[in-house]
Amino acid sequence: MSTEEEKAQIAGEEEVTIFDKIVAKEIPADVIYEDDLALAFRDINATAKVHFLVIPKDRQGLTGISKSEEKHKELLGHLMITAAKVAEQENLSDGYRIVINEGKFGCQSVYHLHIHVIGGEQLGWPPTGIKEEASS
Ligand code: DGP
Repeated sequence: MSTEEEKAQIAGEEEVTIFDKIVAKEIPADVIYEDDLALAFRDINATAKVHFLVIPKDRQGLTGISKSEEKHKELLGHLMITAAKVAEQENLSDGYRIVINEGKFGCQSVYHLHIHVIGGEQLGWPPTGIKEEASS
């Protein structure tokens, strides 16, 4: 089983992503919120007690945040509001972190825009350093 970092080295854009399949209910996921535009489900590789993803059902070309344009303003706003709403639903009243990984260096492994919401316990900061071999 490769790490998220390893997966990110080979990941790329796909016609149909694993998240499209979750939206279509073709593969199972622990869905905790759904509306017309967004879906939230628990991350399969949770990095904290609570770790869920918020995704657009129709990604509208948003393979990642770098593809965002003016036309995506409403959808992006809705995803952020949904992240906060589901965090409240998950009782993350002591705080949480929102993360969007972008591209290879950002360790993005699924090219379907997604917001990580991580919490349920004290998190550290900074979240991660530069990899040893990459910085030398
Ligand atoms: P990122 O590295 O930012 O692209 O995060 C992708 C996340 O997606 C990663 O934390 C693991 C999660 N993930 C990948 N495949 C699945 C899946 O089939 N089900 C669920 N629930 N999560 C998945």
